[in-house]
Amino acid sequence: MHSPENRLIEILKKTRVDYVSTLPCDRIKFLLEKVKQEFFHIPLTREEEGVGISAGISLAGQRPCMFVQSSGIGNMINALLSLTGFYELPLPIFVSQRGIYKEAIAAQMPMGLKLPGILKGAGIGFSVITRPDDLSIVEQKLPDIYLNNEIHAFLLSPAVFEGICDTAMASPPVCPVKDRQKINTATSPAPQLTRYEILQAISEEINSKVIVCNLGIPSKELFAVKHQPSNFYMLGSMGMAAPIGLGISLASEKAVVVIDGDGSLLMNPGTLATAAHFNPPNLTIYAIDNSSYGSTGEQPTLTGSCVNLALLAEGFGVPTVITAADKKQMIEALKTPSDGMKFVHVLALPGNEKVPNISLHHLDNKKEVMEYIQESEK
Ligand SMILES: Cc1ncc(C[n+]2csc(CCOP(=O)(O)OP(=O)(O)O)c2C)c(N)n1
Repeated sequence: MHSPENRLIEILKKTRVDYVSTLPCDRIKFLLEKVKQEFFHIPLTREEEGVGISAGISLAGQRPCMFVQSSGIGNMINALLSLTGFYELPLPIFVSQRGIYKEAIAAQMPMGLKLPGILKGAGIGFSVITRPDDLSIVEQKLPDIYLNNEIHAFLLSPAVFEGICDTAMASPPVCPVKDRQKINTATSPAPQLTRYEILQAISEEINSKVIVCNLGIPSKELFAVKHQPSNFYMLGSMGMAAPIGLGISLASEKAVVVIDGDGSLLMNPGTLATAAHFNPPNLTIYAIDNSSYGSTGEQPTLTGSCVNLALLAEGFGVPTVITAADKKQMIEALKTPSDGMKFVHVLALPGNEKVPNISLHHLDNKKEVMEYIQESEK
């Protein structure tokens, strides 16, 4: 029997799609692994750049398409309208629509549920794909998108890929950490600990500090390892951990530690420049770099192939940049005094700990954190 993943790949091939740009979602991780094997694959750092790359591919006379999460459409809208639409270029977008089916993450609801309205408002056509049989809609529509230079979103419900028929894809891909050594041998030692082990190692050191924690499994792991009223858990808005931390550090005197991830930093690296410009002494960006999108199935990020985050921070002008690969260095890095902000490049092994969901309502979390920051300011 054909899995829905294979069926969709077949349709793309039949329509002579050449280039596929992706930014992962957990619900389509098996599909993405296949896409990567079958097409010229462009792993994105931010959904918006995929719109530009796809425009370039179309200008060169080839056929692009994109795979993103519903949240990613929010990062794409301006470029879709003022580039793709304005120049009448074709772009099929396969969207893993979150918030509509067996959703465990409440932060996925606002964007996922409002997506059809947002697309309607933007004048972007879309088709709703709720069952494997609906993939015939893709088969019918896809050739017209290229023929008529349309933007069209296929909203894929997680229900489409619920039953995995293809046993070869039954376990998610594992990020090849050793690839990191190819590019960063001279500057980066080998990682030793997973994100969870790192959080355990620094749990004393982050005591009573304001912690802004990266979305997804990092926040769940921090909640399990050490919940305190000064922890702000991000549940959505990928790429916003460092900006949130910067905002708190500018508006208060509390020590702020942003526990960030490589994928999230790469989505919004410009914040390092803004942070370096203000250089707040109470800000530490603690970037746990596991060379992967850990929360969505360990898809490799570009820190495993070409990017060194420590050099990136230096290049943006961050005055104190520390690389930490072992437990002692990871703890020391938080203790090191500094006149300005610090960026700690924490080298980690991929892997997630099985931890429960955060049993704290996000508005209670906000209240606790606000009280903590403002109380201590008095
Ligand atoms: C705009 C947007 N695109 C994609 C996602 C899906 N997503 C959630 S967490 C995540 C991976 C984050 O990776 P990283 O910051 O490296 O942290 P890690 O989980 O590896 O510790 C992705 C891609 C999202 N939530 N928002």
